[in-house]
Amino acid sequence: MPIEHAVPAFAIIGAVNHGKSSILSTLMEDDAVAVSSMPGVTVHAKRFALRDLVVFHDTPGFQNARKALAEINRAPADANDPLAKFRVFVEQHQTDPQFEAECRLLKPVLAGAGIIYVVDGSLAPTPLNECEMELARLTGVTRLAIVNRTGEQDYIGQWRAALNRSFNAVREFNAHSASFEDRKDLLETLANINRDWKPYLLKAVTALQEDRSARIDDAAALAVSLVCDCLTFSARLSLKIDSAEARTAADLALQERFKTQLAKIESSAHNKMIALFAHHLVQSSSESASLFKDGLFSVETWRLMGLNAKQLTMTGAAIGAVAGAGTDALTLGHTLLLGTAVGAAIGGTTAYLVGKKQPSVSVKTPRFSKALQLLMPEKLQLSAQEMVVGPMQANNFPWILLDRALCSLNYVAGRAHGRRDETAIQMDQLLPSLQQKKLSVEYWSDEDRKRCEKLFAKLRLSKTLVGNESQELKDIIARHFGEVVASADRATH
Ligand SMILES: Nc1nc2c(ncn2[C@@H]2O[C@H](COP(=O)(O)OP(=O)(O)O)[C@@H](O)[C@H]2O)c(=O)[nH]1
Ligand SMILES: [Mg+2]
Repeated sequence: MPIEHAVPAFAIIGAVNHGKSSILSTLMEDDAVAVSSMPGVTVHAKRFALRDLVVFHDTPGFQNARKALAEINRAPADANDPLAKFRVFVEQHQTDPQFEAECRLLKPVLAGAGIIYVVDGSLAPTPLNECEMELARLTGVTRLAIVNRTGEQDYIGQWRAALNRSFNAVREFNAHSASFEDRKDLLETLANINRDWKPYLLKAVTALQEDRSARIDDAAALAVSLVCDCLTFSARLSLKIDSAEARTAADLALQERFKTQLAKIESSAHNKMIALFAHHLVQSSSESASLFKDGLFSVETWRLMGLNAKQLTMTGAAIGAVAGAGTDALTLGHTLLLGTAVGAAIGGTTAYLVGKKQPSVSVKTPRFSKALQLLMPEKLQLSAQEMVVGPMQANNFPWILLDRALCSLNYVAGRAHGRRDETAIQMDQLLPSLQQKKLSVEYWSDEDRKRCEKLFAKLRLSKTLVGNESQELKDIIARHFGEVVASADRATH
């Protein structure tokens, strides 16, 4: 029997360009593993550890498998140690340029590692692949085969027949679409083919699960901060206004600044969430998008996201008494809407506050009353112009923020780290699948919605939540985030 590591280790081997590095990248949630369509990018074996529970060595693959097999078959056999032939081979060919890759990939195996043999299921098995499989079989170490399909063609049946003869287990695992559950399954498969390594690998599965839960919790905390920051944010400007045109220009500039800064707060929160899931090639769309095209303040966003019109009307009624600046309009809206067809009745200011349209934000100059200003010397009158926009009163605003956070979360939780395309998350496009799975905010229970509304109203009124209030909001959000992540984790793409 080979001497095996106390901690399980595996060499990832296979033909060049069959997706070895991509598989490892997805398995380890590390999108920085060198992956390339140019053969031979992984030149040296690289070591990746999952805590101190399992180690993977990414290797360059095979270079000259047929000749290596012939050499190894020629080496003297040791009935008690199948690796003896391989040891002789590596000793003889350490500096031989024609077997450089074979010596590299065998090094961890001779030190006790098992083998994960990766094949591209969109290519038919070749005689050269037969040599690779035979080499793996001859080592006698724990060995798993992974079929990864990089293209449309499907030769999985042929591969399975060949692989079943030489490996302890064969699994399909797609480097570009494997979900969290697929990753766990793979570790469980490894656990089941080597009894000595089982405790480590099962602990690794538990560690993955714990890590997942911690991330959901952290993401919920980010969402609470996002909502708190956005619902209390206002933009201010003090300047000397000496004409009506200047006033109009300043108004517009301040409104624009208000929205831009809210979008920045949102994109910063989303980027933190993306980082939480260790994606370095993904960014929040609000960072790159035009504010009004597909960002936080697009017409579509306000039409499609957040609560539906009926829920918003109920919300307006429920919180009318405590909604601060919006109180009059909200209460009025509620009264008008009682017993009326909701969609038809929504209009004007009420629609903006209660309904699914984006309100125009108005600029106020709250520092001094008009009467007081007239009593002041002219110089002071001019300097007294402080303009304020916000906070955003629309009832749907926090719900839109939450729906968009759910979209980003769903994307990052479901994206395999083996992918190498850079992307900006398009939240509007992700919403339909979330709605289809009944995971968007519209489907939250009445109880959750009412509890959130109370907390949002409190936040708007007193500009802050105390400890147990923000904990309550976090718990509700974390529960829904957990459902979204669980659905992404189960998904087979
Ligand atoms: N479409 C698709 N492409 C893949 C997949 N796995 C790997 N690739 C691509 O295949 C190429 C080789 O992948 P790489 O992991 O570097 O292969 P290695 O040489 O065996 O390590 C890269 O361009 C990858 O992006 C997959 O599951 N789907
Ligand atoms: Mg590679």
